[in-house]
Amino acid sequence: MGYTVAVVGATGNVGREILQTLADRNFPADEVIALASERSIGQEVSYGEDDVLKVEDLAKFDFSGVDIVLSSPGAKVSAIHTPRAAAAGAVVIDNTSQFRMDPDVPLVVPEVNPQAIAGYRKRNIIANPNCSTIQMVVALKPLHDRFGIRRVVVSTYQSVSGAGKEAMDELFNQTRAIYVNDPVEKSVFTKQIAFNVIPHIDSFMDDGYTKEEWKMTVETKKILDPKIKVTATCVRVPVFIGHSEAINIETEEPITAEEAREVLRAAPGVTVIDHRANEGYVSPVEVAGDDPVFISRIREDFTVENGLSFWCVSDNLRKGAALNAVQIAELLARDYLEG
Ligand code: 11C
Repeated sequence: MGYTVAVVGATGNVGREILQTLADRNFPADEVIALASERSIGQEVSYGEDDVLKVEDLAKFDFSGVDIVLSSPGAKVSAIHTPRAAAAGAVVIDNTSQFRMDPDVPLVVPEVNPQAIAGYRKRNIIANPNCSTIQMVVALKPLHDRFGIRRVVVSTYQSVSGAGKEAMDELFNQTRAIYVNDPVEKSVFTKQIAFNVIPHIDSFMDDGYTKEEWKMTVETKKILDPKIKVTATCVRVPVFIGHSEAINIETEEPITAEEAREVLRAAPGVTVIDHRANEGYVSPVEVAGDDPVFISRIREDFTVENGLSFWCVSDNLRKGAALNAVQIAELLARDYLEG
């Protein structure tokens, strides 16, 4: 017997990717229900190659009898409907920032802290981390286990799909407008994104960091180790899919590029492509639709005692969101729920 699964935010970038990933990985679902806000009711979304689901109204949906909810609307929608689904008995894997730092909600990346899933029982909620955090901690975990990471300095190059479908349209429309000499219109981003980069993702906080930068710090501590110091600069770049990160670490133990490469090669969820030659590294256009976190440009940082720099790229909709959520659902089904 399989599970009854509901996907909330089914018409969004991540919701569609969740449906695709559930089908690709043959998740043991007897029934899959697509839910979204009122304006999407009746729309059709694909479930795998052959099936189409009609979108139902989230606000009116009764979650009784649903086993697992994979939820990816905005944080405000999650604040209302995630606790409602959890109270009805479903375990909710929530992909928004709403519950991530709640001490009673586990924040899980299966390659890093799968044991934390057990904590779901307190609120029936498991949080899926931010996309830029997920790919970073998958890479940091094996290095931390072997060398003990003290400090991380990360700069991100984040694709527009992280900001939703309208953001992807904005990059396309602005690019087109520039080529045909039309006025460049902005609505999602605060500055022109076509042929530009914007050092601003999510809202500004009082200390000068953005919320995206804060999330990378606090989520890494919660998932991996509260002792690790993280400072981040998050930048939006004119790429449709795939977040890239330039990561620098300082470690307790001496670290060489060769040792780090070996450790990363053996790590789950990581693919090392690092040839120190033209084309011997990964760029985001090559990874759209792929599952791994790709690591390239591994080299020692000679400016500190034990330091390493590397380049990290992953599909932000896949491992950064949908795949991570479905992997959590798989572990939940395998180890905790009765099918
Ligand atoms: C972006 N990382 O690329 C964001 C999207 O906290 O789940 C995900 C926001 C979040 O814009």
